[in-house]
Amino acid sequence: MAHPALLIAIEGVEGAGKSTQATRLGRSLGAHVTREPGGTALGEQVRRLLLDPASGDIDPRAELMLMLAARAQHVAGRILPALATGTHVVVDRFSGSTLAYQGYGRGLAVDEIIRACDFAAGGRWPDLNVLLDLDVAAGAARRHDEEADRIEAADGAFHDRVRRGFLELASSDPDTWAVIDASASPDEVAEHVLAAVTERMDLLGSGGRPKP
Ligand code: Z5A
Repeated sequence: MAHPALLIAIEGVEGAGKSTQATRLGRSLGAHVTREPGGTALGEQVRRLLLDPASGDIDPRAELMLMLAARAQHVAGRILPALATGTHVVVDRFSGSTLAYQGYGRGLAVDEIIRACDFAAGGRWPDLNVLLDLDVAAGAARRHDEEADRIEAADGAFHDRVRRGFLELASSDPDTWAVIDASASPDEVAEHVLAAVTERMDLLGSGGRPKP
């Protein structure tokens, strides 16, 4: 294939605007838009288990394994087949979230998570991670649902570690991470996301420039 399709992950803390921007970017690219945990029948069932407060305290390693079981199914069943047909894939959360939440947030060793993510996704990592960076309290204030899910309900210190983790991941790998100020309006954020994606596409020669 002359122009390989890209896997683009939208990352950030709760309420940063990931779903909003994934949808908008997907429209601009004509991409397959999906989410994690989820994206397949199995993944959506695992998502329910992970987010249901009734699941209680899940051991961090069990939480990691559930996230990665959903990922393995998603990559094999949806993501790789879409990429193989030349369709870009925009995913609302991927391996960056695993590193930030299960690593920086829950305290599991980041190098072990990298190996586990690599195994689960058969070595596939995003071609670009777009970090929508937002203050944790500002993100939580955007939530309109009545009850926090099991992970949202973790304390503020956990979510602060997650935000710091995302920023550290981005600064240690600037080639595959773009950091965008998510406190701007949705239109402004979308403009910056598109600019970051276009730059990465030009660099990788992936073609299929997005519609403005
Ligand atoms: N998780 C994990 O631990 N490990 C992993 O490996 C993976 C995930 C893959 C589920 O994710 C949980 O799984 C998540 C991490 C964990 N837990 N947490 N916390 P999720 O993505 O479904 O949950 P979320 O981050 O809480 O999603 P969210 O609340 O839907 O946030 P969002 O997608 O970033 O935001 P949004 O839905 O686009 O927007 C939220 C509201 O803000 C909405 O009313 C918008 O209209 C509004 N909005 C959006 N953009 C703006 C701007 N720019 N300004 C003002 N208002 C805005």
